[in-house]
Amino acid sequence: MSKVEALQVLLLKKLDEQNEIANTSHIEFEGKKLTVQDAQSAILSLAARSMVEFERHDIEVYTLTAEGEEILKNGSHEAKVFNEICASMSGLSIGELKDKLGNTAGLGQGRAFKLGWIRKDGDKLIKNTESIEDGTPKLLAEIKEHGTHKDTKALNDLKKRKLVERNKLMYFSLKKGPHFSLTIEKLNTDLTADMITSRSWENAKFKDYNFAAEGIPPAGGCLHPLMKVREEFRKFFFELGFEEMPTNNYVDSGFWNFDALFVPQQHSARDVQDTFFLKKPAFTDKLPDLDYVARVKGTHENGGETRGIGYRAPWSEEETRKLILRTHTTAVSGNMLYKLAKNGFHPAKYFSIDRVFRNETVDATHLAEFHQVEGVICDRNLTLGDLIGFMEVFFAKMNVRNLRFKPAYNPYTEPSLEIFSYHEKLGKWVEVGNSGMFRPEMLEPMGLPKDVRCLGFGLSLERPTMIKYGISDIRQLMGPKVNLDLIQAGSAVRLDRED
Ligand code: FB9
Repeated sequence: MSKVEALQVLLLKKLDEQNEIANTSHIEFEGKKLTVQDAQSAILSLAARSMVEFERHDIEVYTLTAEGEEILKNGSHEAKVFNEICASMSGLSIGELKDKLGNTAGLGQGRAFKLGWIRKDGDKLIKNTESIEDGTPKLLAEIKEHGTHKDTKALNDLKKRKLVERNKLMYFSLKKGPHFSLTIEKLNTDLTADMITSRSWENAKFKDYNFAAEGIPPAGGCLHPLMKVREEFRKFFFELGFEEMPTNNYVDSGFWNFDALFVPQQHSARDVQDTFFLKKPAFTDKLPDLDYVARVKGTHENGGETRGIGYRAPWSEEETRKLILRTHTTAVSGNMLYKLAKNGFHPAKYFSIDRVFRNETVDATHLAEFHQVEGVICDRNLTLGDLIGFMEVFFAKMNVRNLRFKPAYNPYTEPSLEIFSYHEKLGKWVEVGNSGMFRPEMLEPMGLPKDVRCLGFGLSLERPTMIKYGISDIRQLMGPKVNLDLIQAGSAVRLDRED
């Protein structure tokens, strides 16, 4: 007989004897007080067969602390102080009391004073009354017996003196159910072939189906919220006719991440403060065909073939060969535009969503890496108006409307715009992205026709995900502090629905 069955038999016997059980926590089982868990598992299945009916009770009970138990047994600290002083006839100094009673002296003399049991006489403590009524142990005895006390003030005072502590108690009261019996019939849970062939099913008892039973949640993987939002963005881009760029290379060269994008070699973004440089290998030997690299060099140094004047600074090939963790997926966009030029230009729309790395101080809104969402549209004679118009279309997909555009600066786009939207729920303007028209100094050296214009825009995956999931600290989304249950429980998001 299992432990549960043994307990069920005990409960049924008690019910049979006393017709009801008022409080299961008073029952002794296997030599100790019946725990809530044991009681619950035994009672629920008896109730499922309506052999018993039960009620669950949640109450607060006060139990004595170790110090409370000690005082219950040997009297209060203040009583000990009083008795010590009485025993001394001529009173005791605080020091003498301490020697006799240790820290009880300190704990007790304060209250003994307050209760008027003792008083000072010079440097001596002497009794101030003939006899005392040590109420604390009495109080504690009643609390021990009843788990509480009607004098809530006294109760709180004892709690403050850490003589009792409050804890929640749950117990059940039981009474006989319609199918009450002392024997627990084994209920069949399956209709087996034998029962059919032997027709024993005709008078077999079957356990009721519990259609409300929670199935065992299928253990399985789940998409990280960032990946769910990434799927939403991919859907938007495909709906808008974009092609996804291959971004499976976190390591890239200074050439594609910076120089091809006309980012000057002296730009602070290229310092170790902002960029992770690889130690081994530190340099790439794979640069695109050298006449293109030469055109980039020329454009940086003096504007090359473009109408620009360049950066009037020497351009180092060693700098361009440095290997780094890409700081933006615009590096991949540059590479795709170069291929578009080499393989014969045609209007194109590309997007990428992947990790980029920036050597930034980690805080609630910044990690050393985030997912960049980027879109590029290339066609002849595209204008800033096309960019602004398209931003309205793109952000409308995720219910982000009434955009505001603020002039900004990127080394690879001119003009550049920061995009803002008023977020009703947050009650503030939120910067939802960055964008611009790629500079001729970037496009022409690639060999793109002079009338080809490319607009680009970018945002992060983390920000919309944090807004959608109501996450305030980005470290809850990525990194060691992520709470996996939150990930597991994460609902599917619809970026195109109101929050
Ligand atoms: O994601 C950002 N904001 C954002 C986006 C969506 C959103 O939720 C929607 C309501 C549902 C809420 C907020 N930002 C870009 C704006 C800011 O958060 C900014 O402070 C932080 N930015 C990151 C970079 O931080 C250093 C976000 C990241 C970013 C910035 C710029 C680009 C990409 C990502 C870009 C670009 C670009 C520009 C021109 C051409 C090509 C690419």
